[in-house]
Formats: sequence, C-alpha cells, structure tokens
Amino acid sequence: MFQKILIANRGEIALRVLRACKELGIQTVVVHSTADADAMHVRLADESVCIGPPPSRDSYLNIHQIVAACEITGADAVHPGYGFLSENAKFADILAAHNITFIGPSGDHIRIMGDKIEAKRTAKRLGIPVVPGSDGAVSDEKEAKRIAAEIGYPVIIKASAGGGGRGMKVALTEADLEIALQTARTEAGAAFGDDAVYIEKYLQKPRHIEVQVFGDGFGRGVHFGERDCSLQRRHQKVWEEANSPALNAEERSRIGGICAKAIADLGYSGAGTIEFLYENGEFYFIEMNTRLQVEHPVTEAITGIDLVHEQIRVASGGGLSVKQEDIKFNGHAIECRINAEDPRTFTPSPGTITHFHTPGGLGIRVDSGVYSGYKIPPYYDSLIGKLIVHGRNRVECMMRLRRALDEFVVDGIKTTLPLFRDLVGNADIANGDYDIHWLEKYLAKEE
Ligand code: MV4
Repeated sequence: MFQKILIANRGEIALRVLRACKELGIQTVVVHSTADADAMHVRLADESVCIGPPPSRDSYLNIHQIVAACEITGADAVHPGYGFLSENAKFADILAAHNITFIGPSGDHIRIMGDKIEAKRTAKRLGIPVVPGSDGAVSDEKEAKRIAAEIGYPVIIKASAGGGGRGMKVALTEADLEIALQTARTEAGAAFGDDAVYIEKYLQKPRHIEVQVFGDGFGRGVHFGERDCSLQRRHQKVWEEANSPALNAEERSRIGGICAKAIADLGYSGAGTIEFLYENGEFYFIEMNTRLQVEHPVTEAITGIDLVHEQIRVASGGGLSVKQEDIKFNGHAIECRINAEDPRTFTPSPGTITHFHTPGGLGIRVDSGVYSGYKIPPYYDSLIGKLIVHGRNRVECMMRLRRALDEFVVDGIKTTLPLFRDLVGNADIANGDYDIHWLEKYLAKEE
C-alpha cells in the first residue's frame, strides 16, 4: 500500500479523495494555487505545496510543478480527481517514468479513449454495441453521403478529438451534409489541431446512461451498475441517478456484463465509465471516460462500496475488494450538483458564502469543500457541492430529497438550489420520464 498520496485537484473532489486516504491510513499531500490557500482541502491535508498562480494552466495543470511537489514531499502516488490532469496520458506516462503511481489506468488506455474514433473501434471490437456509422474517420463528402444514405438521416458529425459534446454537427437531410461536414472539420481543426471527423446515426430522443466499471489490473473486470445522467444543460450534468428509472434488473445485468467483460479483455486498470445513449430498449456506446466521475457517489450509495478506496487498492496492486457477485444494488440514489450559478441563466456567481448550512439525517450525503465565510474564487468551475440522497426506492429518495433541499442554506451567492426545488415537484421528474433534451426544453418554457 502507498505511504503518501498527492492529490492533484481542488474543491469537493480533493476533499473526497483526502477522506479515503485518511481512512486507509495513508498520508496526504495537496497541491494548490495561490487562489486556494484558504481552501478546505489545504487545511485538512497533512502537507500542502503551493504550485503556482490562479490560472489552472500555471498550477493544477502544471505537470512539472506537480512532479516536483511529489519529489520534495516523497509522495509515492498521485490521485488526479476529475478534470484537470485526470485524463492526460502524458501526465500518466511522466509519473510512471518517475516511479510515481498514477491512480488511474495506463497512459495507453487513456490515449485510446481520448481519441473518439479509436475508442469506438475498440468498444466495437470488444463486443460493446455502438451507434451505427462510419468505420473510422470519413475522408470526403462522397464517402459521408454514401454512409449517411446507408444508415439513414438524420446523422451527426463528430470530431475524433472532441468528446463531451464539443465539435458536433447534425445533418437532418443530405442537403445539410456538406455544410455540417465542412463546419465540423474546420472547427475540430481549429479547436483541437486534429480535423478527423466521423459520422453516426443521430438518435433523436435518447437517455444518457453510463455504466461504472473497474478493472483490477490482473485481467478481471466488474461493473457497478449504471447511472442516468440525462438531465443536462449545455453538456453539463445537473442531476444524476442510480439506478436509471428506464432500466430493469435484466437490462442492467446484460449491459453491465458486456461492459465488465470488455474491461477484462482490454486489461484495463482502475475506474472507468462507459457512456451510452439508450433509445427504444437499445444501448449505443458513445464514449468512455477513464477517470472517477463527479457523479460516482450515487453508485456508492446504492452499492455501499467506496470507489476511491477501490481505486487506491487497485493502483497499489492489491486488486478489488469485491467480486461481481458481491456487488448488490440497494435502493435508489439521486445527486444534485450545487453550482455557484444563477439557477435560470447558469451565469457563474463567485463571491463570499456568508452562511452555509447542509442538510442531514438518514440517507443524506453532502460532498463539498466550502464553508461559511469561504470566498469562491472566480478562476475554476462553479461546482461548490453535491447533495446525494439515498432511499429504499425512488419514491422514498424523492421525498427525502425534497426535505433535504428545504434544509439546505447557501447565503451570499446565487446557487442552483432553487432549480432543484422546482424539479422535485415536477411530474415528469417524479415519473422518471425524461430524455437528454428534457431539461433544456423545461428551462426554455420557464423563461
Ligand atoms: C449523440 C447524440 C445523438 N446521436 N450521438 C453529446 C455529448 C457527447 N458525449 C455525445 N453527445 C451526443 N451524441 C448520436 N449518435 C446526442 C448527443 C447529445 C447529448 C448526449 C448526452 C447527454 C446530453 C446530450 C445533449 C445533446 C446532444
């Protein structure tokens, strides 16, 4: 097991990882920018190193500073959290070259999944169902037209270097295809320095369902069920739940089994998320994330397993603490992302939190790095906390969530709490009847 882990992140996830390290008796080092000297993760860590000025590229993304912080503190592993360097293959490789363990998959696995064409090809080869479309990059308009005619319109053009919704263009008919292809390619080249694009059948009303997987580093793979993350705005998830209201136990076990086997065959190590669009009872792979995700606590709530403990165990060579048959799904969990933003326009609202009071009681978890008197710096993303609620079933979970939202107090700044108070009272949400476009339509109506 590791002696000392350096946490290369900030905010609630730095605290989340820190808690897991403490429970495992591992010493902690955090790095921080000058803007984060007063942050909770800095106060609670055993050691801290200031690695640079506020902009992320000079601090949380500064590989050399982070490696230097490992060297001076004697950290033997790095947990990258999510965002920042968590899916940076070069960072994983550089740490390996310094004999420091990256708590995550190999640089090669990160690289494969970062290239969306290569990721899809790999998924398909491993027996994961994918969206019908081009087999790799499309070279010209003629080829695009031929494939689109084959799979049928509408189609979507995606950038291979994109992901998370960046660099996508929809073509409803053949008349739109030339423009869509040109724009997607030009934008991809400008944004990513790689103009490779691919084409897929455009699914019109899918849900976003993702499967949590783990590889143990010894060729075994398991799944921890799925999360439904369909409630999004501009590709930012807002509300996540486990299980998905749309799946039954048989579908869960079927898609989970496919994913677990794929992870085993890939020889993958650590936590991963296989993302699907789900429509008319079918799953279609879109991307794989090679990190711990923001919404991992809903999976922890229904399985009772600490996923950060598992990441640390696997990275240290100790394997997983559970076999597939030990992973049981218990009840229902919902996560609300509390952002320092206007609840209607989502404009960031940094500033001082004058009062912060979190709800408590059975089935309530709040993951947050803020406190009364904390000043939110304007440099980073606006997530200030997550409310995760667990119940024996979805109805109980929703009752408890409504109560918890009533108790939650964040004064001094705007937050997305009022949006969640509206959503818990909505009939479609109560029925679990929503797709990836539901929230944007709802917000457009409310204006
Ligand atoms: C799609 C799609 C429809 N059909 N692919 C957006 C983010 C990126 N991960 C993939 N995305 C989509 N890919 C096909 N073939 C619709 C989306 C999409 C979406 C997906 C998940 C959650 C929210 C979304 C919002 C708009 C579009």
